[in-house]
Amino acid sequence: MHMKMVFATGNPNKVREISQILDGRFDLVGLKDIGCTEEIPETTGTIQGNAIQKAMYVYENYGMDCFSEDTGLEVFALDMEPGVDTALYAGPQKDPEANMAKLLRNLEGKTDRKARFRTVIAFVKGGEVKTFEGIVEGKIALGKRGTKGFGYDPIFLPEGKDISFAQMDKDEKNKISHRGRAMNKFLSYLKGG
Ligand code: ITT
Repeated sequence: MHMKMVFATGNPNKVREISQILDGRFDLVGLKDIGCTEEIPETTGTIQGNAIQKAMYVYENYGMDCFSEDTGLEVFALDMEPGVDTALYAGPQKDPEANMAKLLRNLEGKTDRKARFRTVIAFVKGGEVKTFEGIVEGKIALGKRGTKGFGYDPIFLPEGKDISFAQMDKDEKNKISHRGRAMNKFLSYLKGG
């Protein structure tokens, strides 16, 4: 199975992690490779809705089958925020340092630091959509730990581990992460049919 797949994302960190999980099983084609340089709208208000919106946008405007993913961090003591607004939590610059600082500030004094990452992958083929969800439970650390990974990784401690995602090697994170789990469901679907 050596298929070409458009991955509809503007985030190079997602491309890096997903390429590693795919381990050469597909040729990933990026948005720039198909001439899509505009920002794809993410306006549905849900993680699943935005994942579908991104993949359908590419299908409708470029006529290509593709997949996309949308990820959110859900913090229980903050009514599951930032959720769909995870990237823009501290403003339109999508700055991970400002995002983490805001989250740590909003959790100051709270004992419940339970959180989870949720990824939804949307796959569009011939205009039909399938979605695959991956969740990792965990909690928000009291401060940043580690320098690997990206986004909120330095402050996310996955369940059953004493270290943050930013203290793990890529393989170790991919094995248990929201993205790794969603991707495994997607891959078994592709293998089955
Ligand atoms: P797209 O082009 O794919 O939409 P994006 O960066 O805008 O890329 P999202 O809308 O899915 O992505 O926003 C995801 C947010 O969650 C963003 O702030 C990321 O830094 C963060 N994030 C996603 N996956 C993460 C991970 O594995 N570890 C830590 N933070 C993550």
